[in-house]
Order: sequence, then structure tokens, then C-alpha cells
Amino acid sequence: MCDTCGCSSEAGAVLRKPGLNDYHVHVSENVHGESHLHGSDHHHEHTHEHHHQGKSRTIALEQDVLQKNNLLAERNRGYFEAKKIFALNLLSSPGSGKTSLLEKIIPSLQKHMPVAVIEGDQQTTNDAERIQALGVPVIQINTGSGCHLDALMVNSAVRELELRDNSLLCIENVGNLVCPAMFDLGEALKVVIISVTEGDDKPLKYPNMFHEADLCILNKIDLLPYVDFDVRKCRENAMRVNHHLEWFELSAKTGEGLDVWLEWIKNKQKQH
Ligand SMILES: Nc1nc2c(ncn2[C@@H]2O[C@H](COP(=O)(O)OP(=O)(O)OP(=O)(O)O)[C@@H](O)[C@H]2O)c(=O)[nH]1
Ligand SMILES: [Mg+2]
Repeated sequence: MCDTCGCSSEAGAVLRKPGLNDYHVHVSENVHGESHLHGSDHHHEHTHEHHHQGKSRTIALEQDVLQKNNLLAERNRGYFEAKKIFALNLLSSPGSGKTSLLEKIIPSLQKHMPVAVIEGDQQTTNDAERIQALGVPVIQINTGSGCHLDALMVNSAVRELELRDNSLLCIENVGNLVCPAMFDLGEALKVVIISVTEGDDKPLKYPNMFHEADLCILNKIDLLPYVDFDVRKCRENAMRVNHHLEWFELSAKTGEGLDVWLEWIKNKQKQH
């Protein structure tokens, strides 16, 4: 877990529905098990004892946070399995095309299964508004300073969404190739998306993400003539990190390759 970006020391995520006032707030636990925001200057007005014993203490706290998250993720997973909900966790750096891809696939998928979406961003309901325009249930989670979704946030959002049995739940994580890889949300599968403008070395630079993922989508292949991006090398790099990784190349803009992904989702949902 990143201990410098603030993701583990923020407090508060806001659930929002486009067009409505914020109606539900919950506070994330931080590594101290507290539920309030710590200042970055490390002065605390409260009086509890702090332990500053270096790396071993940090690792212990990280394990604690992740263990709590994993327990809640298993509860989410149990709920999804009981209702036969197929949940996908979509992960990428900012702007790789997560929402664009959802906009493309949801109209086709809706003909086969009920679809709902959880959107994760630090601020704005922009993505939720784009999804709402498709007529599917959607909740926006704003994480504030947090750079990932966690199982508690998803649990809260799921309660508001009233998901239908046998449905597909797409969870668009906060754009970030680092911390979201560590937080199990209870999903069935993780899909990492990279685009051809990001560089073909990304799987090597951010191996945890590619190691955790079940499928890698290379998006924006319509831009390949204009960028220096070696598709074969990128795929090889991804496979070096995770040789079980499935791999699709497509363009949300032109629709090229989307059929293959749609079939993958339908098949995985049936098998689930
Ligand atoms: N040329 C091209 N542009 C694309 C493609 N997919 C997405 N874009 C563009 O890339 C930009 C970012 O797309 P989004 O779908 O918002 O990306 P995102 O991953 O949801 O972004 P965040 O939620 O901010 O992390 C937009 O300007 C899209 O129009 C594609 O396949 N080809
Ligand atoms: Mg988005």
C-alpha cells in the first residue's frame, strides 16, 4: 500500500447520484483505525498513543487495513454469489477509456442481462452522468483524497443500488495503476485497461496491477499510427508479469475489437 500519497490516511467517501444531493456519507478507516482526517504536518490534537517504529510498524498497519478490507470483500462476494451478480472491477490509469468502454458495451449487454454501475473518482459526478444517460442504475463514489475504492465503499453503494438477480455490476475504479490493485472489492474478475498513449512498458512499471488482473484490454488502437507503441512488446511485458492474463486489443472510439470483449463478458457471466 502506498504510504506517501495519502490514500491510507484519508477520511470520507461520498456516495452521489447525478441530479440529487449527496445523500450518504461514510468514513473510511485509516491505518490507525481512526475515522478522522490526519493533517499532513503530523500534528494531532487528540491524545492517543502513536507508534512510530519504522517499517515493521507500517507493514503491520497495512496488513491490518488490508485484512479488514478482505473480510468485507468476502461479504460482498458472498452477496454477489447469492444473487448471481457478476461483478467486474475495471482498473486503469486516468483517461485510458474506462467510461468510454462502458458507454460502448452497456447498450449491447443490456439486451442480455440487467446492468448496474458503480463509478469511482476523487471528485465530480461526470462519469455517473455519462452512464445514467444510458438508462442503467449508477452510483458515483467520490473518494476525496483517496486514490482507490475499498470494499466498504462498494458495500455502501451496493445497498443503494438494489441490484437485480443475475445482473452484471461494473465497478469503475479510481484512475490509478497502483493502490487499487491491492483492494479486493468482492468482484469476480479484475480487468486492467491500458491505452496506446501510455507506453508499452506499463506492465513492467506497475507489475502488481497486471499480476492481479484477469484480463488486460489495450484500448485506443485507432491511435496506433500516431504513437510509438509496440503492441507485441507490451503484450510480452504483460505476460512476463502474469502469464495467465487474457489480452484483448480494441478501440472504444471505432468499436474495433469490442465484440470479442462482449462475448467474453457474456461467457464469463454464464460460467460464474
Ligand atoms: N482515440 C480514442 N480516444 C478514446 C478511446 N477511448 C477513450 N478515448 C478518449 O479518452 C479520453 C478519456 O476517456 P474516458 O473514458 O473518460 O477515460 P476514463 O478511463 O474513464 O478516465 P477517468 O475516469 O478520468 O480515469 C476521452 O477523451 C475519450 O474520448 C479510444 O478508443 N480511442
Ligand atoms: Mg471514467
